[in-house]
Amino acid sequence: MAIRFVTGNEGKVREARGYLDGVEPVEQVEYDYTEVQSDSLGEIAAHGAREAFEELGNDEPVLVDDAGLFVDALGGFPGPYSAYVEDTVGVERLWRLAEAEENRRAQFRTVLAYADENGTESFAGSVSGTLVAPRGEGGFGYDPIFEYNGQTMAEMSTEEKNAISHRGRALGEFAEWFAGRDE
Ligand code: ITT
Ligand code: NA
Repeated sequence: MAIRFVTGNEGKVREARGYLDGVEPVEQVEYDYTEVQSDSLGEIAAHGAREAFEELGNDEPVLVDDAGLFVDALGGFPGPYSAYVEDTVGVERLWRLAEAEENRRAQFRTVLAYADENGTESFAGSVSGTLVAPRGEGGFGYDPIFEYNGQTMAEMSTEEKNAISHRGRALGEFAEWFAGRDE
């Protein structure tokens, strides 16, 4: 069996493999599930996972990950609109917005939703950090401007990022549940 990770984002797949290596093979699948209009990453991910599992054929389980960057001084913006904002405004200009603020705290949040023939389960993870001018070549998305413990996430290896990140935490919860689900 393999878990089909429904995403167009290879960075997410790399992190999931880094975490689930030895637990279960992870296969990247592209499927454009409906992103329901919602402020809740959990609803978007759970709905997407259910739909993808039903549409892709009911043989192997699926994972969907819906993530966002929530900037305190901007009332949580871009939050659920993070992908759109990265494509339009860009990471550098989002940093410029945060730079003008005294409070540069932000959170990455993700919800990982798993669906199989028995239903859907969701696992949330978050991490708090500070926005900084872009540094580093690794990671993806907003990683170059998100600093945790003196390093941006783009300066971390996949293992280092997984050890402290929103996604690493959600993957940890998922792996624990997955290992115990038949007991
Ligand atoms: P899929 O929906 O196909 O999985 P996506 O990149 O569109 O891929 P999201 O909607 O979940 O994924 O991502 C929202 C935005 O947040 C998008 O701009 C990502 O690049 C960014 N993002 C998500 N996780 C991130 C992480 O761990 N580090 C930095 N940026 C991240
Ligand atoms: Na997306």
